Amino acid sequence: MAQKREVPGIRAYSNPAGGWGALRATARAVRKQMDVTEAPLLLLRTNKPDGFDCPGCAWPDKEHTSTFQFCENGAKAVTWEATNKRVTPDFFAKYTVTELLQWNDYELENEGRLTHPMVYDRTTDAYRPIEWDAAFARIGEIMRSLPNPDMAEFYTSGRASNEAAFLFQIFAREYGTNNFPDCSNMCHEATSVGLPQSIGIGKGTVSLEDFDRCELIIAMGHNPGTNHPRMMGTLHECSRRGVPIIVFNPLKERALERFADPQNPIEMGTFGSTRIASSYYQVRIGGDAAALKGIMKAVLELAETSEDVLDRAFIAEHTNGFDAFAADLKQTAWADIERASGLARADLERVAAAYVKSNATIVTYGMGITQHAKGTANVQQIANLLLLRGNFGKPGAGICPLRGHSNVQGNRTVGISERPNPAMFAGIERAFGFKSPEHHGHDAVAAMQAMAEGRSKVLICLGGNFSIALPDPELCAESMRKLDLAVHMNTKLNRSQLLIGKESIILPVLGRTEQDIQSSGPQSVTIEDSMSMVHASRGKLKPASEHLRSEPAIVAGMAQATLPGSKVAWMDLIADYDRIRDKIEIVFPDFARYNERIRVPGGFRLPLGPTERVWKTPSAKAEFLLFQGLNEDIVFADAGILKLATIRSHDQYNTTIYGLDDRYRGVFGRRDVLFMNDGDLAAKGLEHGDLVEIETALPSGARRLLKLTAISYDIAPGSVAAYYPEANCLIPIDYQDKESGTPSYKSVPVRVSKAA
Ligand SMILES: Nc1nc2c(c(=O)[nH]1)N[C@H]1C(S)=C(S)[C@@H](COP(=O)(O)OP(=O)(O)OC[C@H]3O[C@@H](n4cnc5c(=O)[nH]c(N)nc54)[C@H](O)[C@@H]3O)O[C@H]1N2
Ligand SMILES: Nc1nc2c(c(=O)[nH]1)N[C@H]1C(S)=C(S)[C@@H](COP(=O)(O)OP(=O)(O)OC[C@H]3O[C@@H](n4cnc5c(=O)[nH]c(N)nc54)[C@H](O)[C@@H]3O)O[C@H]1N2
Ligand SMILES: [Mo]
Repeated sequence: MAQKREVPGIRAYSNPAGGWGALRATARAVRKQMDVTEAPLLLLRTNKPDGFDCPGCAWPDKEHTSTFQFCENGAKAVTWEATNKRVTPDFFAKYTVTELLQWNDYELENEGRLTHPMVYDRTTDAYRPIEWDAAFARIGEIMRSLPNPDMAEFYTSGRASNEAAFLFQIFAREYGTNNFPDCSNMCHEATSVGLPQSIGIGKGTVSLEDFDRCELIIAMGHNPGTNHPRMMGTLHECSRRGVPIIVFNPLKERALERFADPQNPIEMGTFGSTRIASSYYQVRIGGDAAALKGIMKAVLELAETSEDVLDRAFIAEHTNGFDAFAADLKQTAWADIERASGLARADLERVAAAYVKSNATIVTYGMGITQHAKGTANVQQIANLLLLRGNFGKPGAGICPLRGHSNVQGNRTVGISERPNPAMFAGIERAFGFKSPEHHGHDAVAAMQAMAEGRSKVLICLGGNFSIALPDPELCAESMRKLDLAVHMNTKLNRSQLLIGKESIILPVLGRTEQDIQSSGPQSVTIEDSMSMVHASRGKLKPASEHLRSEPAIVAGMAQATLPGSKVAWMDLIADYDRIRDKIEIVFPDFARYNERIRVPGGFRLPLGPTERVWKTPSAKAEFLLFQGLNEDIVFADAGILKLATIRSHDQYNTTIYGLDDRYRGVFGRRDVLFMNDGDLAAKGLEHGDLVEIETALPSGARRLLKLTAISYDIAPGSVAAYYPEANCLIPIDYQDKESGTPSYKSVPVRVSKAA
């Protein structure tokens, strides 16, 4: 191949993931945010039994009792919160909101921690300080003046503790709405909607111990070296134990190829590393359902000549729908499977052979599976594959969705749901004596659409950066500007706070790392990780400002000011969070002896039916669910169209940009790139480094992203990738998986051309 031209900031990264590069990057991240003398002590407290839970990801820790597990991106998350930088009232006096809107997302958050409650002042176009009580009173006044409680939206980002999220949902339901847009709607909603239909619960079924006993791991559509770094320790161990790890990912991700464990003195001393993927299949973007159907078709073909391929006893006793499912696979043609997945039949047959050989298989998956027009169906195909060999309810086997935010799963468990079930309403009535509204509320997309159409007038955000995380920034900004009131409970400055309608209030919260002291003394909160383990988290740092309040206390303050006749003793609950947990236990009996069980190091595990082969589906069996056809849509009919996935860089936490590098992908100091396959570059007459324009190829009208630099990358043909949130302008708000409502952030049909 011809020598590629030099492109600024683009150079191949030939090292393994982890290793010395990760140690150096950690040191740099710490130096930029904190006093280097205090950071090591702080990091040592992460995920210790009496310390705080790492806000970086939802991967569990061995019984939550391990010594500190080194983790570069965990350190970034912790030091970003524990930074010495502050956004004070002086800062807000210096810049108008219009001026701040010119800053980029990195610059905004990098100013540091919010220190005071602030209210927008239209006369100066700037935020000015407000007393807590005045802020609550004003919020209450506006909330009470809404003609209909369904005109308010209660957004939750998954960092909130169980205690905060529970009070938030009680507040909203007593107020009278089920409008709960939440980050999960943009993330694992396909899991929350898809898995209950398949196996009776919308959560993963494996524990860390299962990884010690599994015989095969299939890893689909996730990038753990960046997003679930503590999982790398687990994968590293499995690989060294000889467990095959089969990866499906359109992009070559370095950490899925090779990883050097910074805690392994030999690897570090010898500059060695461990291979992670035993085989790496670069599936076409959106081709996973086809690949899974191919693997299952091959398994059924093997079963024709051999008795022990299928777990027939399990299928007979525990499942429904096998015959229709098998018939559909039989009539699906290999040629179609190959075209839709971009993978060869022989490769999929190899995966089937490995699957059939394994007595205990785990499938792990992330946003590469869920954020698709057929995300729910994708998730259900994974469940189907596992059901074929009874890979539920036996050691070393199961399904493992990699949750996003560190407590997004817990938020759901304690009632953040726009489609709640009647059992919860009964629980709320038992605990508090009021009746909840029963009609369904809005999810994230529906909430934004209601704001766009002027049907919703108040937005209260428990964390997050709602309007930047959603697709279609233009529509989101307009919608925010139509609000009567937005309330932002945040640790840091972000763009959502600057998109102002009539009134806007910023309420600064304590972070996970900080001491939370209420009238009965220091408090712990609780978190549920990806494996349904619930444990306590207690911050140790002195708060970033004496004016901060805890999330539960702020929610209670707003609720009390909004609901004068409330049946909830808000201030009493805040005095001692054990009392909040007592109420959670009344509403959700799975939390029996909650306070007792979180005082045991490591906490406790919530019940998971499938681990005991108990299926809470209408048929009381696990269901084989059909995905008719193969493609999520018909765009491949037009050869010029590519599929775009929007992804995270290594220096990013969702809309929070820590820095401009994406080390493992060889991108440094910039984010304005489009990852492209060499064949696609050539077919479009493009060269590595050319400026390109991207245009969405959907009927809903022109959307363009101008002037990205196309770079040559090892990515599946027909697939391209760009960073989120910059590329969100290419995605219409209603381009989503119709079953779960998840935006199809990873399957946007686009046309790419040389910039004029
Ligand atoms: N440091 C850090 N940690 C994080 C986050 C963060 O932003 N930064 N975010 C947190 C949150 S909220 C979440 S949800 C998780 C996200 O964690 P991940 O699920 O890992 O998320 P992404 O980086 O969006 O994309 C994952 C992978 O999907 C692949 N992919 C794209 N399209 C397809 C496809 O069609 N099929 C397949 N098989 N793969 C595809 C991409 O190449 C990429 O490797 O991480 C959490 N942890
Ligand atoms: N194109 C595209 N869009 C996506 C995705 C994608 O892959 N592609 N991924 C989607 C996914 S998976 C998700 S989960 C969403 C994320 O959506 P969100 O959860 O809304 O976004 P974050 O960027 O995580 O939120 C960042 C803000 O959270 C605040 N914050 C941080 N810590 C705390 C805390 O402890 N308490 C409080 N109250 N506030 C805190 C800070 O002020 C910060 O500005 O984005 C989605 N959007
Ligand atoms: Mo997420």
